[in-house]
Amino acid sequence: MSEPSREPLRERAAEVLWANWTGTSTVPSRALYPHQWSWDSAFIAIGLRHLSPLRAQLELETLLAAQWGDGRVPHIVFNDAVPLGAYFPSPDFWRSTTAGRAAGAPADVQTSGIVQPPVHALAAWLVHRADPGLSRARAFLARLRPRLAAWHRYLLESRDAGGAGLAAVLHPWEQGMDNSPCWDGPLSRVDPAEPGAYRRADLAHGAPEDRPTDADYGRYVRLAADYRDRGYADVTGPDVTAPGAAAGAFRVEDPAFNALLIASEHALALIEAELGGRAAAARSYGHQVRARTLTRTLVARLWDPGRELFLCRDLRSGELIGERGVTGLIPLVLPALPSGVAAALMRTARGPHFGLGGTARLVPSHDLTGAAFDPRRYWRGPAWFNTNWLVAKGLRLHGERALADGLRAAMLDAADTSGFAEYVHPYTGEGCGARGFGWTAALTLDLLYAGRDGLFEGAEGKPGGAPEEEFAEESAEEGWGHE
Ligand code: 2M8
Repeated sequence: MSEPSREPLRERAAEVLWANWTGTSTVPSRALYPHQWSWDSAFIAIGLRHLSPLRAQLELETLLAAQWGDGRVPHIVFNDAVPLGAYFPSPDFWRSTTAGRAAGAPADVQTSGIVQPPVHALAAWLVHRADPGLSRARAFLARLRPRLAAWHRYLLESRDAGGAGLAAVLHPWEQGMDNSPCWDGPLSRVDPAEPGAYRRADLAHGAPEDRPTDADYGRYVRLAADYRDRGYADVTGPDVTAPGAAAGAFRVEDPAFNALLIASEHALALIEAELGGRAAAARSYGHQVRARTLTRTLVARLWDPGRELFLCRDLRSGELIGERGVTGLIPLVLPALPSGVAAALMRTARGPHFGLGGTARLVPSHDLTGAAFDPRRYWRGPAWFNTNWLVAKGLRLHGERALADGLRAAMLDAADTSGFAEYVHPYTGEGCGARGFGWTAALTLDLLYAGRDGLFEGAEGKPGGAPEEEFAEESAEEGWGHE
């Protein structure tokens, strides 16, 4: 059967992106999220490249211009034209220019002080591929490359709280699946902030049953305020009893966050190869090696062969967290995943916990059979378009083309009928949360224009094969010699 015409859908998705464009970047939602968000911008750039490669480049440039001196890319870049009360926590909560000064927060723009998943190098590579001529003329990759490398270095060095080589998240907002049941255990140790000390803005725009609870919010506020009050300083080290460890009540190694970092390392290898030259070839090789090493570490640290899923590791207890979240499926995007692990993950995706190709229309954010599953409440069950887009890419990478095609069609239908909802009921596809949501529209466009492409396709040459010694020399120069 031929696919129905998607022309009207294409036009409506484009309208959402034009409506959410501010002149230099795109808001996730005019009402609910009126600033620039880090991983939203990466996904938005991936879709925007099909409409305007120039705007897609600007999207990433604007975000990376707000990078801190220590390499972190903040999870929100605030628009100072938006009233303080429109979103909480606002710039006067984060106080980046004062509390973040020691960590190198920029003086000319207000940002948050936490991070989000590092999808940016991957996005930069895909944006480049949309119009390599424009990209070269504007030196897009050459300008972004050092910033992307510093970003990854920050995560791999300053955020290696577990001492095993993976990056840890210090707040549920950093991982992006804010109220996932995976965080219930680690969050239960956090004393909530006093309810009178802050005022949520999100409830003015969304149904309370679709949003995180007040109990969760109190803990989010406490964690962020504590981090701010210690100058956004990071605590690393393998031992949870180490001095200073108490400063970070929430410290978790997460599969999706690290898988996206690894995918972005693969992308940095391609970016370096595209830039050309001897030094870039050596760096390209270094990123390839790092991506493979990190893939092995991810499997060693977070793979649960019994559940056939990647799990989160709570660094305070040292234990894996038994909840099955969609985060555990995202490593499917990794090209160097052992084939047995990839096959097991695809079984899990099709099985009772995620229902892909069976009971569920789209992959839910949480275990359909879990006690905490809630089909409407944000990241506790609803299906999201960014995670489904990643799962579809992973299925394609590992040869499950028919399943990937089915998921693509289901996503297009759900985006269409829900008005580009922020998230949808995983069984019915009914929309929840914001409408006209940025990454839903952007990834719809990407599915329409490039839905059957692989993530890393389109390289004009394979990443350079620089000799080992050359890589060792270059990586030592960059201070990355720990592999
Ligand atoms: C949601 O998170 C923000 C905090 O960062 C919020 O609830 O206010 C999450 O869905 C997150 O993943 C997303 O990046 C953000 C903006 O869309 O909204």
